[in-house]
Amino acid sequence: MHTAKRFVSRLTRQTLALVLAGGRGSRLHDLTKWRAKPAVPFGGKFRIIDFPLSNCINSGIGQVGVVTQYKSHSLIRHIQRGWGFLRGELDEFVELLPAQQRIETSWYEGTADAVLQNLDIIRSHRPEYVLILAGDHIYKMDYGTMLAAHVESEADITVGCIEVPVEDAKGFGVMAVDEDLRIREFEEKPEHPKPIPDQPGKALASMGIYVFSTHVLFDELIRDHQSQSESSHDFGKDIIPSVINRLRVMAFPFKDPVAGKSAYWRDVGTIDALWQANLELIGVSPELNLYDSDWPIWTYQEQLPPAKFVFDDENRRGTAVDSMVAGGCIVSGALVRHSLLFSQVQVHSFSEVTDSVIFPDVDIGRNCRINRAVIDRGCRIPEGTDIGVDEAEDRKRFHVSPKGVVLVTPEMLGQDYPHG
Ligand code: ADQ
Ligand code: ADP
Repeated sequence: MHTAKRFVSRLTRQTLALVLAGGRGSRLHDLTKWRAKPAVPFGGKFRIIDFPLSNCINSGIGQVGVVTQYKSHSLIRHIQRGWGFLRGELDEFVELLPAQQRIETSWYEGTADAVLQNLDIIRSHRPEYVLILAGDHIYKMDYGTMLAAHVESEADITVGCIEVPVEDAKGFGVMAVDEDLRIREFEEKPEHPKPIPDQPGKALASMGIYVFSTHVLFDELIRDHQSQSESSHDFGKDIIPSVINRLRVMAFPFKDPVAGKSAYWRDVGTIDALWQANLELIGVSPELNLYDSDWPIWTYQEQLPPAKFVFDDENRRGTAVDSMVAGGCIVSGALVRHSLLFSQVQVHSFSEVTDSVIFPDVDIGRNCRINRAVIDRGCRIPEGTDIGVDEAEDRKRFHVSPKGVVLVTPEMLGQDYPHG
């Protein structure tokens, strides 16, 4: 193992990051019925928000606010438990900013409103730059390079962007840039996304992350707040499109520094995308490498014993192949194939788990067959249950995604959610 000496620039130290973690993520169905999307488990031991937070710390940004609102209980608990290690005396912190009606008697409206309502807190930290991030994307990014580009190009605002297939671009803010990468057009979730001129199959999509010079942020938020015209107070819908002709708004293409092409970046907004992104991690050389000691992903984790694979009393082997298995798991007399087991999962004799993502604290009884499933935290799967075997049966009790992934939650099994 080697640890690269990271260059912590003056710019990252002058930056306050705000991670917006208040969205609903309704396309994740019952997984976000009781938790915010950034709190959804990912990668065997993390939650989604660990990725942007780790990016901040690894980039040398030690001042981070997390703006929460919707179903924030487990998110807040996770951050309090896992992200308190920063040194207050060095002015480093991850601070929670729940909707608390600081300015008006409303909850946060759009993303810009969520930031506006925390202006006095931002002001008290006196940053030169404010980096606005989404709490629900999976990627590893050095924000220092984006800040450097912002300063070098004398931008007022810099928008992180990535190339996506044109047919997927409807769900994003889509931009057109000139040769200096200045944004000349920006349309939020366009009906007919414009392709990149010399790449007909691709569009340039906003990642929903922005560097603002602080005074520009203040001016524009107040202008939007006071404007008489209709506004949903959202960065992508309102602020960015309204300023591109007035201000210097630059695009920052997020590229893999080694490969030179668009880097790994995922919005795991659906059950299918979440299932696939988790299972991809199992591959021999996945695009997202969690074993990279240069860019560690930090998280809260309980102290747990090692995963254990045991022969049961009748000498059947407990086996997991082509899989990732977190701490505290016990696989006894069962076979786990091409699956991801989060912490403290137990799989009992005669059961087979294939192509599945099993969240923490799940117990799978004897003689179960589980295929292509996402099993939510705390489920007790009764002995003899088949999941992902007969689609018609699954549809009666569970949620089946467009690609045939079966989502199972404790509620669907008539069980209580685990508390704490
Ligand atoms: P959307 O994907 O629609 O578009 P949005 O729903 O605005 O994103 O959420 C952005 C982030 O803010 C998410 O992390 C969400 O959790 C959080 N959030 C949303 N509403 C909030 C609120 N009221 N309070 C606190 N947090 C809130 C945006 C951009 C597009 C861009 C995509 C990229 O508008 O231009 O292409 O992100 O995913
Ligand atoms: P996570 O799995 O993200 O840790 P939790 O299981 O802690 O989430 O759930 C988040 C919050 O929602 C907790 O306060 C939990 O008690 C509550 N909750 C979850 N499911 C239910 C439910 N079915 N009824 C009532 N409260 C629930």
